[in-house]
Amino acid sequence: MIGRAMIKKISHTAIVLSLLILALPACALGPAQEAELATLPADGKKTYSDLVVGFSQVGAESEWRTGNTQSIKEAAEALGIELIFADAQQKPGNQIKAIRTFIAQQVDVIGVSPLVETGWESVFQEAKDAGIPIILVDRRASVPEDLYTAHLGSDFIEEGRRAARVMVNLLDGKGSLVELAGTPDSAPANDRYKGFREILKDYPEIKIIASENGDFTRAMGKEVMQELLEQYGDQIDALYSHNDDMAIGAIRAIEEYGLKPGDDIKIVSIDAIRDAFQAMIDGKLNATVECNPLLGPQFFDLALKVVNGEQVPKWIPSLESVYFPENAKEVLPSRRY
Ligand code: GYE
Repeated sequence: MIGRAMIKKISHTAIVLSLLILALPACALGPAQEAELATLPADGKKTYSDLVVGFSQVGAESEWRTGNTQSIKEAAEALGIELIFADAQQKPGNQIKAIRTFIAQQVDVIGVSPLVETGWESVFQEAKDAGIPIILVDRRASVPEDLYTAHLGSDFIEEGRRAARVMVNLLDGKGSLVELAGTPDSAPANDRYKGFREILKDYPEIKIIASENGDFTRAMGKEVMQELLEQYGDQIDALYSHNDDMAIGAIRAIEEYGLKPGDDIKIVSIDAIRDAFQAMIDGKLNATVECNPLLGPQFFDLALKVVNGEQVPKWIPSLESVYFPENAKEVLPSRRY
């Protein structure tokens, strides 16, 4: 079967060949052909418009993810890259199938945000054997380093540490908190769990009384918070949520329970989506730790470098900060996700 990637390659070669034939009597070139020739890389290097990139996305579980998908699609469009985008709907099996399809289509580069950390060795090895570089975007996979070319994404452990530092201040070093964790075995859930505890170990009077999976969604965040409130009620002084969507779901549960989110229960979450800024403006969220999803332009820049054989760092961390209610109103208009 000839894939779209192949067709693009064949048709590109055909254009080059026909232009070369036409170019034999140089004076016979028309302006359009001259323009096409001028865009051909003299050094034999590929340009963005030569690239066919397969991207396997986790799903559409959060506003963060929507922002990430949009950034990837918009950047591909703006750069003239052929993007084959596959949404795995939160199922690792779908990601494996998508990667195998990309290999069969002979794409130039495969981008993937692995839903969970484990289970990638064989399919990444298949891509390696086919000579197709893998770039991890956002989430990491726990595989030997030679099975992927680079990882572009956040320092999730540091995000957990940042959330903990803010929490320590909010609680003045003392209190009981519950945690809403992200998808089990995902890199951000593992690391945000770890980083948070790294800081809290020095504050023995802060107790984590429960840690439950909320799968990074609003619906689960609300449901699980309802259960936690039924179980612990007034004992809960604070909530640490691995993302803003779960925190927003939890805020609704807290209100329905008759307590004041942001006040009776202090809340710190991660991502810094627009709705988190609104929640801070409304006094219902105490801080959000930024995690940047706008990775499209950097991802394709890396992809092009990799295809052209340039050296790239193994990990390209995103630059991020923490936001508080004090300047939420001022910052909200400039947020793009
Ligand atoms: O924080 C969460 C999303 O992998 C960093 O996934 C990402 C996380 C993000 O669902 O909202």
